[in-house]
Amino acid sequence: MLLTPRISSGIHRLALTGLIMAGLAACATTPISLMDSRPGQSLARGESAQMHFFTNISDFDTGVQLAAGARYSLHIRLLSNWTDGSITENESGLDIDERGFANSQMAWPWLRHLRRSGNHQWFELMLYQPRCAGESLAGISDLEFDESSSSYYFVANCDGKLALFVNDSYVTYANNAGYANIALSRVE
Ligand SMILES: [Ca+2]
Repeated sequence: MLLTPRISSGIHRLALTGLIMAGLAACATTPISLMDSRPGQSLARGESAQMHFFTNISDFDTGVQLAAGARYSLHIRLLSNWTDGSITENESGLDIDERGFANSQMAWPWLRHLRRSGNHQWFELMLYQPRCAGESLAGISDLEFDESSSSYYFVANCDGKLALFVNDSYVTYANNAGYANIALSRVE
């Protein structure tokens, strides 16, 4: 099929934009460890840190220094509706929470390639430690969840700070709304 020059250039532009965005999306975690250069707060066993997490921050520094092999819990309380641009519900018609939403909520199927982590839902709360970014990257859905305490549990991969973000493309954090109170506790 022959394409008129106008349509053809439009497609090329779209493809180029897609490639650039996919490249950005491939970098799931921040390559620099600037946030790790500032000393963080270490938690003793049984101690907690409270923080206000905002979904429009692409790399949220919790300010907490984790200890390799120690076990921690996250208790998340949404304080306002989480929305990604015009998307206000997950695929089940429920409010978006820390588990995010499926790609079926997006306008086009190919947009799934732009998520920072292709293995997790859009807007899913993600965690990683910049000092061992590859090994520590996890989605909230990967963690053990205890219903009685409504808390998620994980073990730190290395000594170093914990960072959080919702799974989005790097260039579309500005249209995110919503925040949560998060309690990060050292369990053992
Ligand atoms: Ca967004």
